[in-house]
Amino acid sequence: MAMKKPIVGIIMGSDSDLAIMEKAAEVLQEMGVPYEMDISSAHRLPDKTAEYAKSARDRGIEVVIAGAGMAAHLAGVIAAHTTLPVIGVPLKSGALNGADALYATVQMPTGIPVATVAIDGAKNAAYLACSILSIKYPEYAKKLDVYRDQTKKDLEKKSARLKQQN
Ligand code: RP5
Repeated sequence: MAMKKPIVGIIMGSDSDLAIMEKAAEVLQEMGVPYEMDISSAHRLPDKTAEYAKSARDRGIEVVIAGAGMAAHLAGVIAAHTTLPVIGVPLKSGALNGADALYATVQMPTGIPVATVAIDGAKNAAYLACSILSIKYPEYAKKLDVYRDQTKKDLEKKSARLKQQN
C-alpha cells in the first residue's frame, strides 16, 4: 500500500502469521495511520530482527507491533534492542494453541516491557498503537472517539432489537 512515511512497524515471525497480523494493518488503515509490514524471526533471522529494532526509531517508527507464535520471542527481542513501545501479539499455533506464545510474550524481565494483547489480538494491538500515538497526534484520539461512539451505537441498536423480540 502506498502511504506516507510509516510510523508503526508491524512485524511477524513467519508468513504463516500473516492472516492474523493483517487485521492490525486493516485497523491502522481505517484509522489513517501509516504503517510498514515485514517478516522477521527472533530465531531464524536473528540479525535481521536486531537490525530492524535498532534502526526503527531512526527510520521514523514510533510504535512496533510484533506477532509470533509458539516460542514467541520476537516482541521481546525487539524490545531488547529499542526503547520504542513494543506491543506483542501472541499467536495461536502449534500444539499449545497460543498459550506458549502468550507466556513467552508477556513474561518479560523488569526494564524491557512488552505490552501484550490477547492471543490473536492483532486488532487490539493496532487500537493500542493508536492510543499511544494519540498523545502526539490528536487526530488519532478523534478517530478512536468516533470508532468507540459507533461501537456504542451498534450495540445499543442490537440491544433494542433484542428487547423488541422478547
Ligand atoms: C513462530 O513459529 C512463527 O511466528 C509462527 O507463528 C510459528 C510457526 O512458523 P512456521 O513454521 O509456520 O514458519 O516462529
